[in-house]
Amino acid sequence: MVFYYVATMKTLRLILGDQLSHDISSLKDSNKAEDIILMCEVWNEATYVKHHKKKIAFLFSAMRHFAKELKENGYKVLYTKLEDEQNTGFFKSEMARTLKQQKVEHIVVTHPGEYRVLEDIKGWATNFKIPVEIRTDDRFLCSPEEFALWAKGRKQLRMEYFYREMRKKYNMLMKDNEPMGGDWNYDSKNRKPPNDDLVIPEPYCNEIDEITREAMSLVAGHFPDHFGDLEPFYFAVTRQQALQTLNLFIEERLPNFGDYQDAMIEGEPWMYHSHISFYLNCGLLLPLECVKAAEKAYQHGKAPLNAVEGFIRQIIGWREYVRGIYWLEMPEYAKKNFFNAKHNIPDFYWTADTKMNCLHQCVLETRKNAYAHHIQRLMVLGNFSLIAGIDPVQVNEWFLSVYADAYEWVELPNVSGMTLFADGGYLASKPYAAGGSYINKMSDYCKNCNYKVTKKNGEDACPFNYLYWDFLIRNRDKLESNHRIGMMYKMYDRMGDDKKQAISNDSKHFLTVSYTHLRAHETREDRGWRGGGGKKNGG
Ligand code: FAD
Ligand code: DLZ
Ligand code: SF4
Repeated sequence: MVFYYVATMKTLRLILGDQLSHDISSLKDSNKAEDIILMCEVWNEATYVKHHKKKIAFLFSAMRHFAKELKENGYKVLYTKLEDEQNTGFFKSEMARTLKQQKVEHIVVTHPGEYRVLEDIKGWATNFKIPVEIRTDDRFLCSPEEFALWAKGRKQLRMEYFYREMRKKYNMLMKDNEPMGGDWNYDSKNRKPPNDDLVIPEPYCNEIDEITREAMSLVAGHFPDHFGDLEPFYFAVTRQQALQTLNLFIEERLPNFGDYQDAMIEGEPWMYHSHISFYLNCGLLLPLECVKAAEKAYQHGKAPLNAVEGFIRQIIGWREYVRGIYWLEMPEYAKKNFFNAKHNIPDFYWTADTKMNCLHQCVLETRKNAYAHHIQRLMVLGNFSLIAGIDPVQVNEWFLSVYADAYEWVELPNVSGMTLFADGGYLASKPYAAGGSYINKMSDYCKNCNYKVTKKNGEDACPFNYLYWDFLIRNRDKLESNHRIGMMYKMYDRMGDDKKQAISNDSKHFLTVSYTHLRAHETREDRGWRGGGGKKNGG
């Protein structure tokens, strides 16, 4: 049957928790007098991985503020709160409940951010016998179709080439068709180690209003066993507040963003980063407005090129690139395990109870803030997962639950592709494996550590040092031909037998005896999670 869209028909417009943008495609052509907007807090979304308490409170508060703004703008909004008696706990069953109560002829939704949700929604037209229109999410700067065209025929994808196309497409930092300053990428200028003289501005801190207070008490009551501290709560929860965060970043942090992008200092979780990923990923900020604000700061001489280019690259480059890969490669991408890594994730990823100070600090900050900056995620938490050989399913579940900016489209490629090299080098050209000296160079963590970063072997040697070599040796057949890492095997071959034996013994000891604080972690598969509709599974 051919379905003809009639502009006046009553439409149900579903807005998901990460679609809090007033210009979202699902709201375009709305008829405010007729249409119904549906938003719902559902148990399944909060628990399919056990999200950080702060993340749930943030999102529920932002959703409630957004619904309020929609109502003030004249929309008819149906909003299901988590505690509502009739709440059925899933998107699909909430949709079914709404359709029983409301006579609508058409469902409109913007393309969701996660594959499992898309698959669910794709079934609704048949389930509910009603046309379902899934619209492109035009907040992103590159559609999945455009990315697929770019990727077509390439054996390996490289962010750098994709990024150059995006720079040209959006005319960002370009002059006469050439990159501003002559180079496309100033990454080599963005690796200054931290020093004692750095003055790091205070981070944005929002006052808690009644809506946020309610969301926080709901989380405290319903999710006490989830990881993370609920308080103090300081996130922005409206677009106006998110814009303030962006402006503060542009004025106070951007000038140093480039130089100290990779630096880590104990007790300084925020550094010169922007802390806007929470807002970008749920729609309170839009990528183009963020990069334009940074470009303007450069044009007005308020921030140097290495900082502005670096920031713009993260957003129009990395962010769009990982999303492109996600939609191109799902669902197979979630199963990738190139190194066949099988270790359980250690308990200290949840408790912070480890003698390794770098990991201790990064987990503590994650627990407190639902945030860690990129190098903490990549070179401390991620690097350890890689060289200790932790199962990618468990690592992904951890990263997806603990960060307030984590949605699978962005988390999975960063973890499985960039960090664990679980895709065998499709996203990144080499694994980001490193010994302790990298962490020592870029941070002050080693000063307060129980281990000695300069020691390569023995009981008090930094575990990163021997695990790094052990990782290379365990995976020699898979990595030796990699031109960016192959030379390390020549170094290993030149080592004496005693040294090689020490690496092997220390690693074995660490990964068995010292690693006994492992627990058999229950994964979402173990809990019988299947996604899709069904009945409420708790509360
Ligand atoms: P800044 O350093 O200030 O960067 C500016 C913006 O650029 C960020 O807000 C973000 O939108 C974008 N960006 C930067 N790097 C990346 C990247 N690699 N991929 C996508 N966008 C990027 N980012 C998420 O948004 N959600 C995640 O779940 C997530 N998981 C990650 C897991 C691992 C193991 C790693 C290594 C990286 C992950 N990232 C993730 C990317 C990056 O670490 C965060 O985007 C960044 O730390 C957010 O902090 P910020 O806003 O202060 O970023
Ligand atoms: C992350 C999240 C959480 C915790 N809760 C909800 C919710 O109750 N309702 C909702 O619409 N969205 C929530 N989200 C965000 C969704 O998980 C996200 O919209 C989907 O994963 C699609 O990207
Ligand atoms: Fe981390 Fe090793 Fe430094 Fe300790 S010595 S902080 S374990 S890198």
